[in-house]
Amino acid sequence: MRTDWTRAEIAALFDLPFTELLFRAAEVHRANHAAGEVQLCTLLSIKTGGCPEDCGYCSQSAHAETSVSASKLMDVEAVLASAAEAKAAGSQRFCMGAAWRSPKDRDMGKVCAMVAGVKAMGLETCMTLGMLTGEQARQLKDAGLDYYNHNIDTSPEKYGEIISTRTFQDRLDTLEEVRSAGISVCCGGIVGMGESRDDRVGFIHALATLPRHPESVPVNALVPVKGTVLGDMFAGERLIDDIEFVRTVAVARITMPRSMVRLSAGRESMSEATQALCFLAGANSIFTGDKLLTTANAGDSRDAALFAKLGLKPMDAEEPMRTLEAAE
Ligand code: SAM
Ligand code: DTB
Ligand code: SF4
Repeated sequence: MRTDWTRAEIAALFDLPFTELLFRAAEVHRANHAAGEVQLCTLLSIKTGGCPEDCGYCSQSAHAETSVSASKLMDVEAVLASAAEAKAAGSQRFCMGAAWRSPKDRDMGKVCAMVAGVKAMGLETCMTLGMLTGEQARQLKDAGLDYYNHNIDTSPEKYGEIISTRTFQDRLDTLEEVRSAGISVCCGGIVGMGESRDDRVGFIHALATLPRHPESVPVNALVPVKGTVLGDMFAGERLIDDIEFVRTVAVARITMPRSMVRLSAGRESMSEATQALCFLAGANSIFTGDKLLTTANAGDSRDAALFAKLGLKPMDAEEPMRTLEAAE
């Protein structure tokens, strides 16, 4: 896979006439994936709120004044019960998120027990716990962790405007620890944070020029949450033009052909037509259920109706890891 994309090449893709861009993205999609299938992933917040980081979009930051209240790390049994529900609903991957800057070593035993338990159910396991040391990454790998989510969020240039408590380089360092431990990488970001087209180019460029493409690339549209810096800045505004959002998905697909591109946060307020364009542009993964971590998601009945309308099929939950195998 090409990892030597230039910013100019990526900018030129964004600049293509829309139908030409979509056609090319759909071609790449078909050449690398079963184009009528969409992976279903389920999220669970295993430790909510009270996070010391100041990410300007996040409802869980202690720096924001939102309605989210802080809670302790969940018990292993409760997490496994939730994973069993996700499995029964047809989910392929179970993603557990904690509002931490980084896990404390004393939390690792419980977190690893969650991974082992979820894995034993035949689900793909994913966690997002903030920054990791090499040792923590190895512990998670030994417990059976398949994926680690750690987003670069935006372009290197824009990053400091959104988050001040850690740097873009900190993110890259954790991604490297995750890779070295042999865990697959889930890494993407958010559009609709007031960034420029050039920032979106820089965001995709940073992902597509990593030493190895992330196996999963979540593309989130900002969910404006009242009480967060960005939620208050963009209250009631149209955050990103639908066509520009679809272009971002298409450019991600073309530059990272084998990756799963996930239509992530923001789907709840997205029209069916825009979602359909995203699937045509190569998105092939979604979060299911009526809740993401703290905000609303489209919900299973709306998604089932959409899949029926579009003739899309959920990816086979009994056939996990096949994209990764295909990539190797
Ligand atoms: N604390 C961990 C970390 O930051 O790595 C994991 C949890 S964090 C909620 C995971 C990702 O969700 C963020 O990196 C961001 O891209 C996305 N996210 C969080 N809040 C969002 C929002 N309001 N709208 C869209 N995406 C959001
Ligand atoms: C990602 O990129 N999106 C998911 C997952 N990784 C962890 C999280 C979306 C969170 C949306 C805001 C919320 O529900 O709090
Ligand atoms: Fe904390 Fe993650 Fe939210 Fe940032 S995105 S405030 S690190 S939970």
